[in-house]
Amino acid sequence: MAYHDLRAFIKRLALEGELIEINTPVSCDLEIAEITDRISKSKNNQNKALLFNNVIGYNMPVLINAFGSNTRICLALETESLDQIAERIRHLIKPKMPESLVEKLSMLPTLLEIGKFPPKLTHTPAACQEVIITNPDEAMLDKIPIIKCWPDDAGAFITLPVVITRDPKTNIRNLGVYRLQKYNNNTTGMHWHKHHDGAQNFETLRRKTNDVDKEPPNYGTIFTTDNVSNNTSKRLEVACVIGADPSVTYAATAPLPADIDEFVFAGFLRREPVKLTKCVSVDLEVPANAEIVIEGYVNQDELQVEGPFGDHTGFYSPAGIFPVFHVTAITHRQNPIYQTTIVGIPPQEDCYLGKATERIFLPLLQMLVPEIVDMNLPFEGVFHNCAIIAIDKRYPYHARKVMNAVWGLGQMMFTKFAIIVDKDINVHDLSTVALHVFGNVDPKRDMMMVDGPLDILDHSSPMFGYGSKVGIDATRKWQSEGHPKEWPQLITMSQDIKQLVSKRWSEYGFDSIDNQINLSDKSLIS
Ligand SMILES: Cc1cc2nc3c(=O)[nH]c(=O)nc-3n(C[C@H](O)[C@H](O)[C@H](O)COP(=O)(O)O)c2cc1C
Ligand SMILES: [Mn+2]
Repeated sequence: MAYHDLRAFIKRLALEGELIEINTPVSCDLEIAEITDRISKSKNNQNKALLFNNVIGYNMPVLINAFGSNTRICLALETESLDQIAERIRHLIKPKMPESLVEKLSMLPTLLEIGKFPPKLTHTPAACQEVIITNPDEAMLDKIPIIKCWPDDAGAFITLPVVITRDPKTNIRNLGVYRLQKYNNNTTGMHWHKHHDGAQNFETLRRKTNDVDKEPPNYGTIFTTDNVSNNTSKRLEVACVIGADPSVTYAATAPLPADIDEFVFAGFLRREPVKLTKCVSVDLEVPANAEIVIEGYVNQDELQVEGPFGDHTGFYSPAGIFPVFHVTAITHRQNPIYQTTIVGIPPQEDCYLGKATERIFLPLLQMLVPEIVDMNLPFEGVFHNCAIIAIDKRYPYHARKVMNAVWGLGQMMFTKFAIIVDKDINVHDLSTVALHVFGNVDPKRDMMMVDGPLDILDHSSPMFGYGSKVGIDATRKWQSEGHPKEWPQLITMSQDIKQLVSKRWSEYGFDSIDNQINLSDKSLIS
């Protein structure tokens, strides 16, 4: 049974021993962030979801780190392993053509499953609208314990909102997680990166109402007061959902193509449609059982300084200019729970959301680039900086074909370091990868520099949003690739000697645990 709401997920976390409730009074000004950072990096089984029940100055509990481990992301997506979801996707995109009637019948559940995904509009009173605030003089954002994460942040940020917009031309809905800097009780920043779908919907509105050929405003780049205006005529409606059921929040972070409604994907993940309700002040729908919904709009020409913000790269991202989000209504459940997160030096909660994407999207990547055997987006590469990809190499310079393919695929286009290894290398073992990269690469021959779009958060490139990337071909080189020498063999001990030594291990006076470690360490065997 899919989680009815965030509370059902929290209950499950508690049941599984994955939740710590903190009743001690804490401040949402840096204190919650510091506690969470320590907990998410703790090595002694203390990495749990945290529920702060007593936040000084607010009567709303704060949930944080709810997705912050492999166990919890699997609990969130109600799966035993992320690879199980990948298998379901593989099954969907590669249906085996049925031959017999029995096979045809056995395909039915898959086909029926597809029909179950689209969200359903409910007409019963929605839990997320148990309390409705539309009077701007009442506490709106001021009621929410929005946390300040790092000392040099520009202020408090809503860090895990599911931001819902529609494409003004096609009406296709989009969900993305984009942070919101609180400016005051009724306004925030809208930090959607220009490459992301929310920003593209905003750009579509501008193109609809303006000279199409004009270059998009360079928001998200450097601060200039010239770009800030108060034109309120052209609006894009926005609803920001906080504390949806976990599949919706995850789906909003997933790199889906723009024409796929993330609610449909969430429905696929939870195997049940997401129940939606109409917003009270904008023409959008939100999950009926969400904890908090912030409704409002952004003006086409109104941009304001946003940031700096301690980001998931481990560095502060500098101030830039972004649209302003005006709140028209806040609706929430009775006694709402405020779900948030912090990002900073990895590993933190977002790493596990990213790992889920790495696993779940692998079959889709493989559908487009079938020679890809496996992929690791290491935490330290913060997803857009580094992809380690194992391929089944079939022809000279095959690795370069894969690099180019990856640089042309959705959010993979940001990959700054694309490292390609042979199929028998375990990409998840960074020590093995390092051995092969350091050993196999002739830097002049095997590194390919290209220029292209980069993640907005990349601080190394001289320009915002584009710069150079490198592909590193760490596969074994062939004579047909111009390698004149014979490629050496990796050293391995013969099986019979290994077995003999294992058997006699305790005779030598070593304890058996050492032996186990020794035997299971296949990391260098390829
Ligand atoms: C915790 C967290 C915070 C994020 N903050 C932002 C943000 O401020 N701006 C942004 O553009 N993307 C942010 N992202 C990434 C997007 O949510 C992600 O790339 C998503 O796929 C975008 O969806 P879209 O392609 O539908 O726009 C964040 C992701 C996570 C997990
Ligand atoms: Mn999208």
